[in-house]
Amino acid sequence: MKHQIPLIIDSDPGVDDALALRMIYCSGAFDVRFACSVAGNVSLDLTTANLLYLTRIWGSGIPVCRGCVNPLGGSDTSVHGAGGLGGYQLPPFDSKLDERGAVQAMYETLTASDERVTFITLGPLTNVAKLLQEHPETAGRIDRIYAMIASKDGTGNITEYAEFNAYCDPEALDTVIHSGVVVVFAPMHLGREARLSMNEMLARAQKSNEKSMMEAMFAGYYDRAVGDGYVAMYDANAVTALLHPELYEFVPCTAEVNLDERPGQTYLQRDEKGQFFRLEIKDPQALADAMLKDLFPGAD
Ligand SMILES: [Ca+2]
Repeated sequence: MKHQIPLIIDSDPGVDDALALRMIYCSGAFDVRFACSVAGNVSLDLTTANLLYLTRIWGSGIPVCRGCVNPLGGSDTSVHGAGGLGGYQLPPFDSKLDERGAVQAMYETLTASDERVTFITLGPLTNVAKLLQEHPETAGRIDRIYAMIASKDGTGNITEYAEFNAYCDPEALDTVIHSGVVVVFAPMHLGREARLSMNEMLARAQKSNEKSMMEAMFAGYYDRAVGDGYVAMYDANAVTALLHPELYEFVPCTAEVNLDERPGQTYLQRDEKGQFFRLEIKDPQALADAMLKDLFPGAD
């Protein structure tokens, strides 16, 4: 069996989080140690419930930990719907959270692991920053953070200047940038280039319950950036960059975030000596095809 990548997931579901989580859970490539919630697209209570449910149906047996709040979490309901999963309402279900909070679970997992652990972060970096502040020695145990966050050129979506995940907790992003950990950034513009057609996804959803769930999710989701009938696959790029690195250019870069008059404004400037990488998509159509296969294995 191929070596599985030891992984911690940090997410704020979120419609595009849900699709990224499905890609992780359907892939055999990862040894997921646990998934944790963070406030972001909707409130922490809602992201935690959504993550618990999505993990139950697609990632059965993987522990789910509750993460931390941040000042601006829960402010993006115009895109992801009131509950976070578009028009989908969670059915009653019976799953228990792991008793550890996210930061404690990260600390225990990293200190107990024989090999370095990769992170995929799909929301604000609140939990990871708390870990690195409370336990800075764990930075050396993190392999890389694949993060959907930031824009490369100071543009934004939640404000004119800031990408949503960076805007929710700019100090957290700043802490991670200065921690010494290598971050692979999947910046905002990638989500728009990597849009997927809702109809194509629905055509591949084989199980009727899966199809009706996705129909409901998409019915209550609208991102003005990519237009009707499409989902902007922001978060999924942090996953496909691990599954299919050949589909991306890994551009070495520096990273900076504004904490003052334009909070959350970011620049990821190309620099051969930079400590970080930002992703660029080589061929959007090839990437879309790969994402569809990862989302619906065996549907061709
Ligand atoms: Ca997200």
